Amino acid sequence: MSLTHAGRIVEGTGGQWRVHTESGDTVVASMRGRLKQGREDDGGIHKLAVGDRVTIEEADGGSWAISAIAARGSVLARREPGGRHGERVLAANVDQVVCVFAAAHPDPHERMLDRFLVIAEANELHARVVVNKVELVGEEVVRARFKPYADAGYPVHCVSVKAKIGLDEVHEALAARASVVTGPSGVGKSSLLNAMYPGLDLRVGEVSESVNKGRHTTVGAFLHPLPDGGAIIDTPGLREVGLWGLPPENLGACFPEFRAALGLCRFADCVHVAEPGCSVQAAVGTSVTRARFESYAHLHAELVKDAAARGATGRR
Ligand SMILES: Nc1nc2c(ncn2[C@@H]2O[C@H](COP(=O)(O)OP(=O)(O)OP(=O)(O)O)[C@@H](O)[C@H]2O)c(=O)[nH]1
Ligand SMILES: [Mg+2]
Ligand SMILES: [Zn+2]
Repeated sequence: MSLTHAGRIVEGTGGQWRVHTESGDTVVASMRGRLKQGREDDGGIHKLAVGDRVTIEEADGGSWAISAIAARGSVLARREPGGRHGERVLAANVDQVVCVFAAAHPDPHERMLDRFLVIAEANELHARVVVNKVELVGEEVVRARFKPYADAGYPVHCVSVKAKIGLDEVHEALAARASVVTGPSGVGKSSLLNAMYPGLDLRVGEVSESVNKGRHTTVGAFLHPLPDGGAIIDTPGLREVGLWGLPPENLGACFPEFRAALGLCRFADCVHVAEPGCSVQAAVGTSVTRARFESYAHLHAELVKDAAARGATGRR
């Protein structure tokens, strides 16, 4: 019988996975043939993701093979990019999603933040917002701009890696949890992690023209185990974040500030877009901002279109 170890996927490229074992070593392993041949629809996991818990065993010639993948406690998943069908798991077994944006350079894009937050809510993950580079515009401007998110219940952290503002607060928020750090390219995700965890040495890019050309500094997700049992996962910047598989009627509950109004609409099947007697629409301007409502309406239309396309082709 060969020796097996429990471990966690920390990085993966081209069929080779780096696995952090319980004894603290990191080894390179490949998927066992038997696992690769499994069918997508039999309930098993056949596409590994960073964060997956696996069993590895020593194969011939001293190499390592992944022989089992544990059921996932949670995932952060989005639609396959580039208009393709299917789901792409960005990270597995995470407790919270840290959405990083920049106060400027690149300018924050609230519609994109709303997508990240909906994905976190749909996956039942805690989410927090980190706004980096606050030294460029000042904290007050940032607080005002992100007030709808704080009002909706999301912690909003104003930080500057450059001016060393707010780093302790974020550090504390990441302690003893498995956090996935996500956001557009060039906002300083890797810089922030390097500042909080010296020795991590993640690659940091020049924001200059690279953001517009879509060249990303971080190319794959990377899990860094923390000594306190937690972990952080750095991910490459995302340009598009498609929602995947969320029934349109569940979208309202993914906006925390809508929840008090849900169920109070005149029609039980109200989708809160243009119906009369809708309590969500009635809250626009008070507990719901127009921008967040518009994000909702936009995403709702997208999900309806998606569900119809899937129904027509029979594809998941
Ligand atoms: N002005 C300012 N610039 C910063 C700050 N933090 C990071 N930067 C710069 O922002 C640029 C992008 O930083 P990265 O850490 O590579 O950004 P990223 O989000 O990891 O980008 P991707 O890996 O491409 O997704 C670098 O030039 C950093 O030096 C900050 O607090 N203020
Ligand atoms: Mg990066
Ligand atoms: Zn309604």
